[in-house]
Amino acid sequence: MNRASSLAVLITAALSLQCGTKPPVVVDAGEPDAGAPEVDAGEVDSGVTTDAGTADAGEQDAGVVDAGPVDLDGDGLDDALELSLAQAYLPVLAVHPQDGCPLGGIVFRARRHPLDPTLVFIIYDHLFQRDCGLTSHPGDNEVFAATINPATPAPAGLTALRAISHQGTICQKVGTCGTCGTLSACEQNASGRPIVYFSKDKHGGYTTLSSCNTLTCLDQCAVGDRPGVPLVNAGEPTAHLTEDLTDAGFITAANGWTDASLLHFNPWGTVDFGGAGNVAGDLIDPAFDTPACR
Ligand SMILES: [Ca+2]
Ligand SMILES: [Ca+2]
Ligand SMILES: [Ca+2]
Repeated sequence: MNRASSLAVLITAALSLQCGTKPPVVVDAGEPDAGAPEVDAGEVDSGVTTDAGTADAGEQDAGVVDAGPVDLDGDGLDDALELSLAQAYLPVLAVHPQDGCPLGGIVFRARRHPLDPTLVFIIYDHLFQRDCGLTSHPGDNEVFAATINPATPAPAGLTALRAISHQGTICQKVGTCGTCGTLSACEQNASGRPIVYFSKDKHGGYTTLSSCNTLTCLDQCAVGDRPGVPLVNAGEPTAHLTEDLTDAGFITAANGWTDASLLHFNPWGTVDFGGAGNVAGDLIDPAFDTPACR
């Protein structure tokens, strides 16, 4: 039984005693256990304490802090759970150590996997301030996606990963790795975290080092890591959690962003990200649908 339920029982008991009756027997059906975050098909099951009081201080009184799940994007998953899964299972972002324009962060969309509601499907859109390779341009959107099995702790619970470099061009390469079917295992760092490589200056995404370093499209990848990038939950196409990545604390001067044309960018808008592609399109792009590996 979680804290909210315990409080509910106490409050129910207190109210009953006040009225001079015996407290009713409270049967706790379908309560989540306190273990690793679980996703359950029937209900929002966070396994993670959500403090709605921080979102609205007015709702937080002295006695009740935990207001239960908050699902403002209406996908049946607690929004705080979406963020904690996206953070916990985030692959290593292997930006090239000599990349000339590495500044970036991620806007993501997380929801139940369409093929298996006990899994979570996350589209990560890695947004850079610049693409500084050949045909450089302000803004850069490079997408990868993951299937997560929340019943298995990170990083092993990241069960499938896809990246597509130079999507829609002659240089396009689709890389998918994972634990099911004929997929190759994802490349990992020493801690077992799967790796997504971003090519030097262009930021084309790859799941293997060898598929990047072929010389044919001039991409160069190397082992690297870019920890601590901002991570913002976009919400769903029908219920946005943010429409301004500056107000969301991502594309800000404090984070090093200097290109004024990218400030206050709306990830759900029709405007492209600088000279790059459309982020709203990325967040619904079926090309990134990863298989339902467990
Ligand atoms: Ca949600
Ligand atoms: Ca969502
Ligand atoms: Ca690029």
